[in-house]
Amino acid sequence: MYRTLPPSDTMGGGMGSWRGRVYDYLRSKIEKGEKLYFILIDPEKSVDIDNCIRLIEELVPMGLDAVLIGGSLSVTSYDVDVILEKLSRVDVPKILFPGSVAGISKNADAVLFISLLNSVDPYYIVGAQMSAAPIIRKFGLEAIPTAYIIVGYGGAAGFVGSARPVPLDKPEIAAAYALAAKYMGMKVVYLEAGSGAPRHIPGAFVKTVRKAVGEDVMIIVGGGIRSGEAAKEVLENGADAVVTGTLFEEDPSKCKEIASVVKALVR
Ligand code: 1GP
Repeated sequence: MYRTLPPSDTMGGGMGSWRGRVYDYLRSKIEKGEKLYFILIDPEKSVDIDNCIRLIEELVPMGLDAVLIGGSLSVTSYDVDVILEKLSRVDVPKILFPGSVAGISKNADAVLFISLLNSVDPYYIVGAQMSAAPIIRKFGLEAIPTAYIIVGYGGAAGFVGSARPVPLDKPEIAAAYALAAKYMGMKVVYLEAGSGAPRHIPGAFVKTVRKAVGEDVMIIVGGGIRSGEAAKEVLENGADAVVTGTLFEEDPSKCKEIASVVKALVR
């Protein structure tokens, strides 16, 4: 049903080459039994972007599957464009992970079209999306319908998004949100502990959510993942993809460890 080869042979490398095909490409890998690894670049953080690009170039052959770009605070499309331009030489899908309408750029390959389901403010559930949708259409961006569920610590995403984080000992609440997302037609569920979370979402929590949604919803888990062991725990319990942001900024060599752990896991 899905294409199983990366599209680089037909579309060439560089900016825009993955446009319109990102979800199907990632889904095809999942269908083959692969697990996925994403890096998050938050333009707000004072990272050495040239160094980041070099690291990403090293990580792609090791199995890095996508780069997410976004953050909860003070991110503009200009900041995002600077990163996208530098990333254009790297043949990997570049996906926007916007904290607001300001984080949308026409130069990305796709956007996680996020609804923060457990926000108490309708703006973060559907208001920002209403503002962003015409812009996304104008830019011709692939929108990947994504349920964003904040868990535990929550971090800046939880605070800014007025979330009521799901307690870590109540995975059935996240499972109910995820099932609601599936019934509303969303293709991806992103379980977010918050960037820099003191602990990642436990495997048992992920397992409960996976059991509720079945196999056809892509589950991404992020926040507080700092080791191959943590990535393995989350992936072996039903996540399709893990995201690391802080680790990439603070200890990139650990990202290589995570990439090799992720790629060793095949269902
Ligand atoms: C944040 O899930 C991501 O949105 C990544 O979190 O920075 O803790 O890796 P970390």
